[in-house]
Amino acid sequence: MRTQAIALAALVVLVFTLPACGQADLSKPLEGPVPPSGAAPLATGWKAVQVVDGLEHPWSIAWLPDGQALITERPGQLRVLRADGSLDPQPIAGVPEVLNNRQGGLLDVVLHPEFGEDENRWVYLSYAHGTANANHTRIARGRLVDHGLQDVEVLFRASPDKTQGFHFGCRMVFLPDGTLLATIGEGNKMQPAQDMGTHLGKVVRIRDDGTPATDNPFHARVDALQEIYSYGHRNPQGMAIHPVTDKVYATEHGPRGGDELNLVEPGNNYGWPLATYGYHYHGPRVSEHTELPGMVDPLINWTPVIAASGLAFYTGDKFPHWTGDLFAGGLAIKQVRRIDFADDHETILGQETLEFDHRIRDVRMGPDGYLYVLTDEPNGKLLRIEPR
Ligand SMILES: [Ca+2]
Repeated sequence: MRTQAIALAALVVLVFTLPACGQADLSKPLEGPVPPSGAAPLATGWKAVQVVDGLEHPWSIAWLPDGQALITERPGQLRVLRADGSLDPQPIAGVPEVLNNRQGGLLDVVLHPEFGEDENRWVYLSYAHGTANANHTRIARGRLVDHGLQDVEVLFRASPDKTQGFHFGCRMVFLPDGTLLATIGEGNKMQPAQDMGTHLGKVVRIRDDGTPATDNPFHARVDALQEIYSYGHRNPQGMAIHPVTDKVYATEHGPRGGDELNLVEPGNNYGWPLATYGYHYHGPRVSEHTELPGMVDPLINWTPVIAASGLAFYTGDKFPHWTGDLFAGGLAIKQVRRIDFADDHETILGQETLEFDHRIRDVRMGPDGYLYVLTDEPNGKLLRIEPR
């Protein structure tokens, strides 16, 4: 009897220890050209100082030339951080209606590169639009006048509509040539990331008035949407331009494993879901391939994931040894990763960890030389990173 009980216990242990048939074991590193990046040593000599709280799931921040800043809250409000550091209780009027559902809502805010010159007051917003069963990512702009947006126009809508509230992207950056890049998630639908007839799982490039740039890489291809700049992305939610080389870097969410930092260049295929280090949440690998011919490997493969969020290069003078380094926010991991760039502005030397008590949604360079982060919480905060 006792022997039977021991045998049964051993069987139970065996059954619950072995991965089920056909399923992969995440503890075994995947074979591939980019080794998994796990824990990184702690960064020292910094502290986080709260600037303001009371922000409902803040997503992005953009500083105005007058010292104020605009902050998006995912449920759909655009807030003003006054130059004295206080939060204006009155949100900006005229913001387009957003779909506030799961990951969807009001997302990024960026200013036109010539904002403040010659009465240019254009503010660009990205957001989820539609219903829970038929929705898409949109980009709109409006002129910031007094405490409202005027002349609001929709510049871009990702097609086709998708179901559910997942993977909208949508970070935006203006390139030095004045065109706008935006990241569009694949809606948790996977294969559309490789379909050139959809915007899902793409980085798109449009002019500041919303028309497609005529020198986009697939402009001449009849089977491809003209806005596509790069493809094979899952859910890119961080994007930044290198301050010296003007190269574009983007972070994207993998599923279980396989978050990526990519160098985004026109026409490239970044692999999802055909080549990836990710596993499905229910166990098996997404693909048997981590690399494939014609697809570009990530610069960093974060496995386990950091749940990559905002991205910024440090260009200030408060942390001289951080100058030129890339800072990547992490939601689930409650960290910001400092990605140490060599003096050649290209080689990645390693990573350090800045640990927080909060999910980090965005990382931004402030006009005062400090790095700022937004925390993803019902009572979200803006924190300033200072030397200690
Ligand atoms: Ca990839």
